[in-house]
Amino acid sequence: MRKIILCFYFEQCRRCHILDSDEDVEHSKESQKGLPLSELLSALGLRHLQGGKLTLSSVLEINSSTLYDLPPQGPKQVPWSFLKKFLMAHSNSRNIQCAQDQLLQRSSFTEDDGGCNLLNPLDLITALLHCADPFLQQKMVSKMSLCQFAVPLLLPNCDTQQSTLMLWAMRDIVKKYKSGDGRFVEGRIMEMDIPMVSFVRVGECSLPKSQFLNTLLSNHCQPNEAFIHHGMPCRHNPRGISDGLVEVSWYMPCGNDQIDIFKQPVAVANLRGDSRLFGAQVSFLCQTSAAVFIFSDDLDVDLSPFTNTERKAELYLVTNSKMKNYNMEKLEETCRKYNLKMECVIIRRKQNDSEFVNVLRFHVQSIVASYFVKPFFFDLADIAPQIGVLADEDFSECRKGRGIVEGITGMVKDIVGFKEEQLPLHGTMWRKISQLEKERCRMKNATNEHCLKQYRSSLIMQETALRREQHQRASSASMVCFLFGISQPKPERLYFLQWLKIQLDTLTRHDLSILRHQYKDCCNKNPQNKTLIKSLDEQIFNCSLGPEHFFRELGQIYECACSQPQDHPVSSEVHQLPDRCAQMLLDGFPVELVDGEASHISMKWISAVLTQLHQLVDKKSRMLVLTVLGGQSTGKSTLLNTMFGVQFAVSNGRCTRGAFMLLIKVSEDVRPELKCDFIMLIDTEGLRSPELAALDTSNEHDNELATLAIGLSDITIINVAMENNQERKDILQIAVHASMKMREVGKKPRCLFVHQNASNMSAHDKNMRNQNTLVEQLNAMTKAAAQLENKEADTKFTDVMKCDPDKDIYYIPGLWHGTPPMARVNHGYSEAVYDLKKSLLNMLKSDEVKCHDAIGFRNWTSSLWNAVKFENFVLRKVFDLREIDKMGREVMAYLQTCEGQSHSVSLQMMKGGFHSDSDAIRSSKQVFDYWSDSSYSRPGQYDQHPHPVRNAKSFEFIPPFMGGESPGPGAMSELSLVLLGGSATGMRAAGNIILGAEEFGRQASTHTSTEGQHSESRQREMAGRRCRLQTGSAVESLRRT
Ligand SMILES: Nc1nc2c(ncn2[C@@H]2O[C@H](COP(=O)(O)OP(=O)(O)OP(=O)(O)O)[C@@H](O)[C@H]2O)c(=O)[nH]1
Ligand SMILES: [Mg+2]
Repeated sequence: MRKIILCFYFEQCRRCHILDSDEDVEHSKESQKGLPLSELLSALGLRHLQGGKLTLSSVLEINSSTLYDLPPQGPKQVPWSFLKKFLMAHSNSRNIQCAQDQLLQRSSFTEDDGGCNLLNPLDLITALLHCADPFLQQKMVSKMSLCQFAVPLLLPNCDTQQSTLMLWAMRDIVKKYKSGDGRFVEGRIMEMDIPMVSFVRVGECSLPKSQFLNTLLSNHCQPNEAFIHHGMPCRHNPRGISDGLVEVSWYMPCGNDQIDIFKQPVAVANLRGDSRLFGAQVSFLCQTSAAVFIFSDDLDVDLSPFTNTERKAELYLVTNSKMKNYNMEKLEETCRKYNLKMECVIIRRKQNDSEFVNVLRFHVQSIVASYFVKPFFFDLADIAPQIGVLADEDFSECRKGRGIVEGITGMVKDIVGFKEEQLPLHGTMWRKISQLEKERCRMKNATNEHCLKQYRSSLIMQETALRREQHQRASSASMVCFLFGISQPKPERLYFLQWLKIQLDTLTRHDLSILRHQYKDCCNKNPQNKTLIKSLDEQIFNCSLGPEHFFRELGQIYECACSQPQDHPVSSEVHQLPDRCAQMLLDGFPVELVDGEASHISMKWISAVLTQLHQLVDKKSRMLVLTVLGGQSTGKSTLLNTMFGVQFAVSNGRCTRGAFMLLIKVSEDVRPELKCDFIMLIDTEGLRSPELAALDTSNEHDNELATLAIGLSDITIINVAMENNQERKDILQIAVHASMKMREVGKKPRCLFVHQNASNMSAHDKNMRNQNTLVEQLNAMTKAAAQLENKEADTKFTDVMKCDPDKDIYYIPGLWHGTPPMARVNHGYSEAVYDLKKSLLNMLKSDEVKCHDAIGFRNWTSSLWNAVKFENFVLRKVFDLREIDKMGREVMAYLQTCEGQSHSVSLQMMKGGFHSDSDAIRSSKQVFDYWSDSSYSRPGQYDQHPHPVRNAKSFEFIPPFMGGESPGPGAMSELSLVLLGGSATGMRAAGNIILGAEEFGRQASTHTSTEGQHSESRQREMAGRRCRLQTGSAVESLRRT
């Protein structure tokens, strides 16, 4: 039964509540006797969660409210609907008007105030912060910062009158800025020394303080809405529990004089309510701020709480001359009494709002510019207890977690050295082992001289020796600390891991900035010192350290222990390692699935972790797998984080390496519908990364990763940035090939395409065109790939992947609204991501998706990884097409440069089939060697040539044969192209691409016509020349030419 009860009057606020049942009515009556915070929590159905019982993992769970987008059915649902939006970094989340209005419309609400007297958003945020556990608080505060909302610095408890300093909650906020001298700074806000100016009210004040602060932080093109103020929806509802709250917001300059309103970063704190009631807050602000601006209409104001405290802050009095009782003499008297300088009195006279804010801004700017003693956040923790304020980090669990981490970080002198010394197993040794393991499967480097059996045993022996060496070096001092940390009971363990992430991140940032500085210095002052530049480059590449490295080391400890001979029993401690890692997965931490550095899966380790996971959840481990794949820094991790509120690592550059898995619980109520107990998210490394492009194995790395990602998932989100067409083609090509390979095992992957950075408004027509282009590109790639793979029945991309072009292509606007670093998350981005999430969950509900439990997933991962290792699935020709395409263009460009001459060009396809066609590889290598050694590489000949010799990975563009003759007048010059290679190198497909027509036909396979002696030749007119193209095995072609 729904009843409407006007239930309580707070000291300052009167509010209406709609209660759901008789039980609630009883509870409410009881709570009326109580205190304001408890009463509000009861009314919102949060009372049982007070004191940090609302956990992050429970909020991230997929439940019926995630699955069905229903508006809140009662006041008890308002907090959940708010949290859902809030954790998606929805800039509109503080607008709780709509939710409340909907409630009022449905109820027979007859209040004479027209239903305006509802919940104030600041009260809702305060109430939720009182219920959230420290990890949820941290998450909420980070999301606030992403939306450029002010975050709580001091959280009041109006029942106990005890304020809490929210240091831990702010630990995860990362900000960046560029100072006027062009210095770029990025770091955790808690570690930056930014001067703070505070704004408080004493008694009545006719000037809208919070609104002025927003204007103070806004520039003409970027309005700031950091502080909730009277002009916003719902803000006119009186506050019940949030008076005494101190919020803080930061201004970060971008280094552009035209945009920046302050030249250096500034923190602006705002005390809510009448400061006369909040002595502790006033003392705190006076001791930590550079200046305190006191807003008051009362000229007789009592400023003793500000002047009697130990203070660093300069005091400013801000008043309004339009008030009736304004009297200059009184003002002067007050100044004398409290020793206030007259230049520190700011009077609003006839200025309009913006002129007045300019005056405030001028004062803030001059304070900040001349302020040298900047408060550190570390100082805040010291000041807080002296004035009776609790610090949220001042708890034994948090201190213990931090203590263990400091034991580890104390050992870090420099990151690269630390990794070599303290985490040696997963560095060079593991990379060598993984290469040996792959070579054992692929036998790529086996030559005719090798007896295969002996070659294989020699590889095994090397592997065993390395494992032995690993085993001897296992367990360094830092790993002992790490193991101790992750073996702690849950709260300490979570604190430990979070501290570890935070502190290692700080160290990495510090070392990286030094290395980058050295690199820049060396490039400017000593550019000829290539060795130093290369070494610095490598150090920058290796300079990353996070919890994942420790987990990787753990995996190696386990793997090397398991690979010891039977008479070396594995210790019980090692047996427990998978359990620790499985526990982390259940706690919602990302765990590395594919090691991005070695491009390898530690399969024994992952198998043991998944097996343990299955045990830990009583075999209720059915999971649906959702993966994101796409180019580097295209916002893949951000997309997953926004969609599910999780915390995959996000930053510029090569941030995610390899692939990480993370579990999200599905709540009991929707398990029957989703038919799973968990959703597993897999975040992958960006494809086509510039950092790896120089390596020979970069294509292989990308292909393997894509194959695994697509093969393991029930749904793959293919993230395509709008800007770069070539990159987009590459990504699509990789995805198409990987999907095609899956058909060999009877799997047709389900894929969704997400276009990021799609413009907000122009949308429909433009997107339609994009969609058509995308479909055409995908179809063309499928055809070409089918030719290469001899699967010519596949002609449309929908033959190889499940995807409905009308429904499964999504457009998501850019993430940021405005100019960074002051940009906030774009409202349209969160909305579009939310729609995508709903569609994904609907798809997951559909019957087509059949999920594995952890054991099934383990087995499938193991067989897929085996197939990848043996290259059964490796898409070794993926980039051939791209390079052929490039080659075609180069050939055309070349044609333009050597007018009137006949030439012969040879395209050497270097990568042939592996086991089946080693003769062809060898023969083509011989031809290449022959060319390189003999006439074609004679000094001077290349030099004279206009076209550069390229060192392509799959092809060599060997410069034209010498002695090109000029054809007679009127005769058409001829270009002779010879395409060399072994079987399955896609020569005929290449021929078609170069000639721009299907001259070599599509029906006959590469194996039947170009292999061996059957060469083919086609002619076509191109760029005003006759182009003759021949294919054939290398030796054969050489003989002919
Ligand atoms: N301008 C803009 N920036 C974005 C967008 N999405 C993410 N970013 C930013 O781009 C950077 C990289 O984002 P990530 O989510 O780490 O990208 P990623 O694709 O996971 O990167 P890798 O894992 O390194 O491949 C971050 O600084 C994001 O804030 C977007 O839509 N527009
Ligand atoms: Mg990423």
